[in-house]
Formats: sequence, C-alpha cells, structure tokens
Amino acid sequence: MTRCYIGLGSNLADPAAQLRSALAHMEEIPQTQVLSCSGFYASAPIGPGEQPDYVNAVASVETSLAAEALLDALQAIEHLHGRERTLRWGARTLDLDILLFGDKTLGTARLTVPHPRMAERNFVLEPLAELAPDLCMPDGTPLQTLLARCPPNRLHRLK
Ligand code: 5RY
Ligand code: CA
Ligand code: CA
Repeated sequence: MTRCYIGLGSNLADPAAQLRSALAHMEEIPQTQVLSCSGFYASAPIGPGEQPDYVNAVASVETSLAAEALLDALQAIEHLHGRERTLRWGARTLDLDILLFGDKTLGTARLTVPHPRMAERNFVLEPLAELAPDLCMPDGTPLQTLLARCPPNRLHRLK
C-alpha cells in the first residue's frame, strides 16, 4: 500500500459541494481508502485573468494502485464533475492532483510527482500540514521548510 496525498480544488458551481462530492467518489476508487481530509480553505485565485476564489483541500489516501491508475480514477471523477479542459490554469469545477505518492518521484508524460508547483502554493501546503505536519518531501526537505519559504496568498479555513 502507498500513502498518497491528493490536492482538491474548485472555483465554479458551488466549490465546497464539488469537493464533498469528489471525496464521496474517491471513496469508491478500487484498492484505495480515503484516510482523512483537511479542512476546506477559501483561497485567492492564482493564474491568468479574472477568476472566482477557490476552495482547496488535501486528502490522504492509501492505495495499492499504480500511480497512473490512480490518476485515471481521479481524472474520471474530474470528468464526472464536468471538468472542461479549455484554458490552461483557467477556472474549473474540479481539479484533483496527486501531490505525493509515497516517497516516490515520478516523471512520465502524464504525471510528475511530487506535484511540480506544490512548494509555491500555500493553498496546498497549509492543508497538507494540517494532515501531516511532520511530512518530508522525497528529497528530504521538511514540509515546514517549504511553508516558511512559500509566498503568502490570501487563505482562510472554512470548516
Ligand atoms: C502560480 C499558476 C497557475 C499557481 C500559479 C496555477 C488554483 C497555480 C489556483 C487553486 C487557487 C490554479 C494553476 N504562480 N488558485 N490557481 N487554488 N489552481 N487559489 O487550486 F495554482 S491554476
Ligand atoms: Ca490538475
Ligand atoms: Ca491544481
């Protein structure tokens, strides 16, 4: 079994409800258990153009799937939620990212793990620290070191 952390984000069509529904679907992924989810955080959008605020969270899961099979399952859930791949970094109903997959590092055409931009995103690091404050990245860098270096962005915990 591999312990993984999944980033959840939405800024369209009742974002908090999108995240709750995504978690319910994640419970149904074969060979996979959702262990816990952080609180939900409202966060200012980062990226191009005008966008609504996001709701972000991080979930911990344990899986015996391979990383690409887990990605397939997560993308199927994004699709169920009406995710449209239009503008890169545009507004979306649901984004599910594999942040960490055990302490593996992966670089394939479809999947880069750890998530390549997680270190700069407090809407990922803060909820992750809530679940696993003592976590270290595969290269040994403590999560707390990344948090201390991370550029600030408006973020507040909803529940
Ligand atoms: C930067 C660029 C693009 C950061 C940067 C993206 C989310 C990014 C978001 C999200 C919030 C995006 C990817 N520098 N803003 N912007 N939450 N996703 N708050 O999940 F994240 S687009
Ligand atoms: Ca994504
Ligand atoms: Ca993302």
